[in-house]
Amino acid sequence: SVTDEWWRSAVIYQVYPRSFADSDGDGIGDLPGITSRLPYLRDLGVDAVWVSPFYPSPQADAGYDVADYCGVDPLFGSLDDADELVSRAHGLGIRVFVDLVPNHTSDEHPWYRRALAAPPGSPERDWYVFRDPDPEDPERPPNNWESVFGGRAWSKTPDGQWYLHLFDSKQPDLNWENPRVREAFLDILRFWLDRGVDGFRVDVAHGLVKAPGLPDAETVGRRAEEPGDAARGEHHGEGMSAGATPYWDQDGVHDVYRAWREVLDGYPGERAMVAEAWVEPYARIARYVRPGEHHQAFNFAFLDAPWRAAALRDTIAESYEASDPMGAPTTWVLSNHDVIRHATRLGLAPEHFASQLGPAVPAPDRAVALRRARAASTMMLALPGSAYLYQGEELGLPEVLELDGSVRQDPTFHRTGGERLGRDGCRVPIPWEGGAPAYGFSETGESWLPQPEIFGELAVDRQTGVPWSTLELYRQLLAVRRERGLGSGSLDFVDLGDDIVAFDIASPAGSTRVVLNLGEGAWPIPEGARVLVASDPSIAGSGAVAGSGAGAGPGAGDPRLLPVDC
Ligand code: TEU
Repeated sequence: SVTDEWWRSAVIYQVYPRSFADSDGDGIGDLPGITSRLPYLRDLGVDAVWVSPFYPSPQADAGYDVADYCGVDPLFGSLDDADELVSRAHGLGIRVFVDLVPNHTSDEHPWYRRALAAPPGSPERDWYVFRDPDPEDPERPPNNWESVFGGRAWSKTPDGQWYLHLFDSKQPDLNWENPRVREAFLDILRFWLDRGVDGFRVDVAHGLVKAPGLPDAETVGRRAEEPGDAARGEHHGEGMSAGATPYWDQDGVHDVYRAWREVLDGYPGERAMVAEAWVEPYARIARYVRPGEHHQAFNFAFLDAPWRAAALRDTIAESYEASDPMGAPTTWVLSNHDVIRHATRLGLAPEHFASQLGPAVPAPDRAVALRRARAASTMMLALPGSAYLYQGEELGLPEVLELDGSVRQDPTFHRTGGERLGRDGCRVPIPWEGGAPAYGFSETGESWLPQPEIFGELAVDRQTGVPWSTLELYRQLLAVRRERGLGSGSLDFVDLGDDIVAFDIASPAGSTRVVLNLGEGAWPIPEGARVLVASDPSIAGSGAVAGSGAGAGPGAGDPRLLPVDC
């Protein structure tokens, strides 16, 4: 039935609250804003939304620094607003995931304040990872660990003890060896499950538990073999063999998730959780979705797959095959709030792919990048498994590269003195109406980050009902995906030449062929095939969607894709 293990093939849309819709005119999106736009998401055809953090927070990391796990920051509304969002979403048939941030809290969380107010060695301090300074050399940190955001992972308390923060210094890491921390999180899960949420996206799921004794990380590891690896390995400590980084992917973390799963399973209605675990190889991700653990784990393989047919085929094959022994099919992700939007990324040289963090990224040819992004999305939404969409990708929004340093808020930008651009460029508020102040994001025209002019052209109202718009493409894709049962089908590659990624998806609705052409030549639509959807007008000439596209298509050699009903 439709509800049986719904998450296996679900399309889940990520809402980034501060940038989605602003109902009170302060230039920052909020929960009532999201609620007011739920009908848009229903019309788009998504199964669920994942809402990034909206809890009370000093916003040192845009809410991933939580000061109270059981509340709503006044910036975003109230608990009543959260309840309203969940119940309105359910009324429209949309499930809701909230974001759980267990690796660290804000330094303004009462647990951390209580810890600082208590003496070193006290039970209160045992909630976090504190270490005494070395009497020989009080300025030497306890080990060589580095913050994901740049700089060292240790800072000092006013009384001279060190505390660990794998992210910003305002995000102290919790001590998951402490049973009280574990109990506290079981209560947090129940708090939100009792309010009716359908599950959790688990932030930094490969973190939490650290290697006993906090040993130094090996500083020399495997050298990056693929361009994308360089960017990721550097920032996630993945350059070493699986499980070897003493702060990531420790075996002990899985006990935490088994306990959580028991809590979820105690609730009716198939509540689910998805792990954000930046680990390699795929076999290590599979451990997060073993029976009794997470339902899903993000598969970030597309984020650094270069735009080449062989690389894309390999990426799909590896992820698809690796998901076989997993408890669940894989997920697919092209964009999120931490990476360069794929409508820009796919036009960049691969060495810039995962490096939203890199120094000034050269702006690619927008048309080429967008055409590739539309083709990539078409392919992704035809793949078996669950797909995650990031708000604005359905509009083809580009990464905003030209943000001035003075408006950038991401700690990665500031902690590295601008050496890394940071993630603000994918977090610029959504344009709803091309002719309105702040493009309809907020009635007052306020917007916490400036929106570029191109956002006006890409606004929701400018794309609604417009043939070949990216928004209409996504609507079509989600409809075809549903009708053809693509999300729960099985995949077989088809050889149509080196420059073409082609596969058939078999489902009870029949066989659907997906073709992504990265080559110079045109791909002939086979006799008798009915084109269900095409990412580009230039290939729809003889298909069922023919005639609706007037736009100038790209010449031969441009990437394009179409699922064809054979
Ligand atoms: O991200 C975890 C993470 O390690 C990265 O994606 C990282 O943010 C990125 O490489 C940029 O440095 C999660 C959240 O998605 C992210 O927004 C938070 O900043 C981070 O955790 C800390 O909570």
